[in-house]
Amino acid sequence: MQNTFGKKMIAALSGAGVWALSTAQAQITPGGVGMQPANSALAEEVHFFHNMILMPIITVICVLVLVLLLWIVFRYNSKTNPVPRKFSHNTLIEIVWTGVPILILLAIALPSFELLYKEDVTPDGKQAVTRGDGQTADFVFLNDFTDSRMVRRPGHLQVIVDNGNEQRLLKHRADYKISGLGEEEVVVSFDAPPAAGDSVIIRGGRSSDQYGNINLAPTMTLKVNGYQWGWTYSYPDFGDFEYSSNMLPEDQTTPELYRLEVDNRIVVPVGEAIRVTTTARDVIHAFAVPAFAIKIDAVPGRINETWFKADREGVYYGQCSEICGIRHSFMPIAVEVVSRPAFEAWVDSQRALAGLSPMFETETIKLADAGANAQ
Ligand SMILES: [Cu+2]
Repeated sequence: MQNTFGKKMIAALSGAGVWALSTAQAQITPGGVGMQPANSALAEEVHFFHNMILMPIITVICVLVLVLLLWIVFRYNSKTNPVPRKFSHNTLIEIVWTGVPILILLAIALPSFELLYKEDVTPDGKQAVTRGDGQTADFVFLNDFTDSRMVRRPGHLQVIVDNGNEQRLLKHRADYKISGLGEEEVVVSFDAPPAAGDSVIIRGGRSSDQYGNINLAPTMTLKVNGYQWGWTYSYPDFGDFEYSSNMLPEDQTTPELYRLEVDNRIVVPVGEAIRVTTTARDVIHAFAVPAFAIKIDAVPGRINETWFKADREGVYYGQCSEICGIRHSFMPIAVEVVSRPAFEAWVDSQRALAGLSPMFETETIKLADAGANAQ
């Protein structure tokens, strides 16, 4: 919402056409100037920071310096000011021009530290999905986090029942009780057993916000490996199948999407936090997708981590953002955000390609024993 205001302000300042990018699909528009539309809450915060804090400050500083320059040039040139004053110090002005920049830097630094922290620290937590059989009332959630991240209070758990049409967030005490907090296994006991076939979703972790929501716990990890010149992606939570992704040649795509579109896109479910780990095979690359405001180096021999949660379905493009060699500008990134069922169907199709059996057809049976962890 703040960002919409920001967009309006910027549009008012810079004239029509600037926000031509603000269409539903985050595709690059020729002649566009503004940011690609944000597709995550964090990206909206980043855009707000840029549009409403950085841009106004930079604009005011540029205008002020320009005005001062012009004033000096016209008022104090040798014609209009033939006899110059000879003083060399002014304590007040030196305090002002040291103090004001410090305040400006603080105003920039404090909100940016908060954003950097949010981007850097993946909300810890996990999600266990179990199918009700109509009789079982007790469901086990493995609390095997490190000590500092363990589920210790009822507010660290979120319990949802999904009947296929809608998800219902249950209330602690009114709908279920919890035992084993702070121990290896937390047992969620329903007052009435969930109906047969209903999905029981238990989310836990220490990323709960002030309202007790644990909506940020990642439900999957995407492993990104950069190489000269493309990316491989693997899905360790779904059988660790892996595929490589390369730019489509010019004659296989549109002029707008040339150098952005790839043969095999990343596919992720909408509305779920995705943990992204990056590394590289040869030289340093960087994994960047503007719509999610993520950009992180992929360094050989080490693993970096970031995360994103897409709010809307669609295809979102990024590029390698670390100059990595002659074909650096030919290793784009394409992320396809789809619904949960479409994602599961895609996972099974990839598993079939890798010679693995389908995961989500068998899930019902496998998860029938309480507490199976589908993180
Ligand atoms: Cu690269």
